[in-house]
Amino acid sequence: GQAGPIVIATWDAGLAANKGAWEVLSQGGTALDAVENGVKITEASQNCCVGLGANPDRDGYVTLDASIMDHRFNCGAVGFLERIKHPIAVARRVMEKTPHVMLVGSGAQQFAVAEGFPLEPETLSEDARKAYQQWLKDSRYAPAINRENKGHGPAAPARFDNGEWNHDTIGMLAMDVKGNLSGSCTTSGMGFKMRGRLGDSPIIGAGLFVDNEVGACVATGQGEDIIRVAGSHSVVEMMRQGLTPEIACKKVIERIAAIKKEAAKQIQVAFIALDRNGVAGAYALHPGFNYAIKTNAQEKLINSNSHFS
Ligand code: SD4
Repeated sequence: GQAGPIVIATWDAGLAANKGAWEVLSQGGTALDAVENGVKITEASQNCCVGLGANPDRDGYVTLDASIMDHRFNCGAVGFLERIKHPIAVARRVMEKTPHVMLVGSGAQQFAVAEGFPLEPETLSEDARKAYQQWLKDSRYAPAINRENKGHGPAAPARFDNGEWNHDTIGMLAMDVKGNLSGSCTTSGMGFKMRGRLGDSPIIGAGLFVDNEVGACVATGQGEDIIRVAGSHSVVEMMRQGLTPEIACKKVIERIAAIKKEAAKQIQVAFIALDRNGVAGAYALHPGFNYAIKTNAQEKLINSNSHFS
């Protein structure tokens, strides 16, 4: 087993986020507080891919999704939330202060405001404004790069010209000193998506799943293809059957590859998982996915193995 607490988070932004989680974990705090505090750092950063600084939908509005789950199957989520800086904190309030799991759209915003979250201005960040202007110019609402949905779906290129994958999400899993697991996920979804589009991130079982008896999983990448295999729940169920976190992630990635066939070349999907003993693992469809790990002994980025080479 793992000596002491552990936190893992998707992509390189996970390094900074893990520091936020570690402030909590190193003081003996709960995994739930850690995964909220951690991804809030990413939500607040204006030069990243998550939160109000992120790319807008194709109508020019930033719409945010988030979910959180603790070690007792308590969970909360928000979808299509606008003008709120910390969707993960609102997701946690949904979990703790309502009889529901998920609130969306204007109702989620109304709840957030009632809970004292400030309504932020609608303005795009400088980077997002530029990216949107560029997208409008090239795409004219008939995106050529969108292979998945014939022009009606997410319109952002899955892979940039420099070969890097487009990513707009942070997912985090933590185990605290008591050995309890929690997870969080927060995203602007997919840049230039259709207005109203929800991905996997706010859907418990797709973007995030935690079963304290077994382990936890969080997903990133093309949300549509994570939802159709109930991705994170499937990974946790594979771990229940005795597979290691990495092999469990790999099995579900292979399932997605088999379903998508040729189209699998155009999308990225990745899972990170943490089992109840504090063993971490990950697997991606394509190379280029990495995740950050922090324990008492180490703090680093790990390159994930992948289905394609
Ligand atoms: C979504 N899974 O909304 C998210 C996007 C993502 O890195 O993970 N981007 O589909």
